[in-house]
Amino acid sequence: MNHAMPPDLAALNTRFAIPGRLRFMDCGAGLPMADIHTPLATARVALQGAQVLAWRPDGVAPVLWLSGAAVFAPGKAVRGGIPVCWPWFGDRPGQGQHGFVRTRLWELRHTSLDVHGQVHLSLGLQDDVATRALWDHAFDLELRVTVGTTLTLQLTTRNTGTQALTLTEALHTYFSVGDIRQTTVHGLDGTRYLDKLQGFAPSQQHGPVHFTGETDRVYTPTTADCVIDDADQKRRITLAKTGSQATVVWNPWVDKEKTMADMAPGGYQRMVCVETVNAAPHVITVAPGAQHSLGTTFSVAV
Ligand code: TA6
Repeated sequence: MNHAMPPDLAALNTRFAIPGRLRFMDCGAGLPMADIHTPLATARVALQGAQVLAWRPDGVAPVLWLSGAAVFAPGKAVRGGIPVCWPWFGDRPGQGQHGFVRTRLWELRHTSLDVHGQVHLSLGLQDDVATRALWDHAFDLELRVTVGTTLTLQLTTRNTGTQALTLTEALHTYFSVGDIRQTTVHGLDGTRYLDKLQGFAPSQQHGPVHFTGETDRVYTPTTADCVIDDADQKRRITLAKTGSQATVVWNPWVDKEKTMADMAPGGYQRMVCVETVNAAPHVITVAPGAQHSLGTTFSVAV
């Protein structure tokens, strides 16, 4: 595990705070988090996992969902926001789900405020002895976050080694909705998908995605934008993406939720995951010295 000591909040604020816009605070268990407040939006970004935990454009209800039972602890994945899944998406026997970077402490590399009033953060992670024990490759991974009336994330993999990198990845976004039963996801009509609940059996989407039970689907190939129609809250959330060949749609529903200690009872009713992904069979290969970026931008119309 990444036993690096969390950076000192005072040092983070001295180097990277933006007066009146961005400060660093403890998000629990001594884990540092960027707390952002601007006229455009508020947001929170944890340095552990480079995980966006919250985003709320001015005048809009929170767009990201965070479990009421989320656990903040060193090395523990936090249920909600936008987990970064890398260098694998999905399960890997003996090594767990969704890679190892979402539970490691990333370094803060840059913060700034642009002329439009958007806040920019860059967080980075490089290989070390511990990561090479899990995945024997050299890499530099960087997440750039842009916070404004839209939210943009760009995850860039740089191959700093001498061997090609082969990876899958996801920006595993948990969206907040008023009622999953009144929520639909548009943009995937006619798209083929692998149904995890049917052993990844192939199927095809007809019309919008409706939710009447546990749903866990890898739509691929697709580069399409998706629109989450959050009818209960009378809003539509648009997800645009770059560098992504797959979109995952997930809701655990009642029974799966009961198996998850970090989901409060009934939490499934107020969330849906629509994820920006590169997953099998669309595996990413990055040649030595090359780079690849996965990007996504969210906007809300009320
Ligand atoms: O992206 C959907 C999924 O792969 C589901 O199958 C479920 O496992 C979810 O991710 C959450 O995974 P986690 O490891 O965060 O509990």
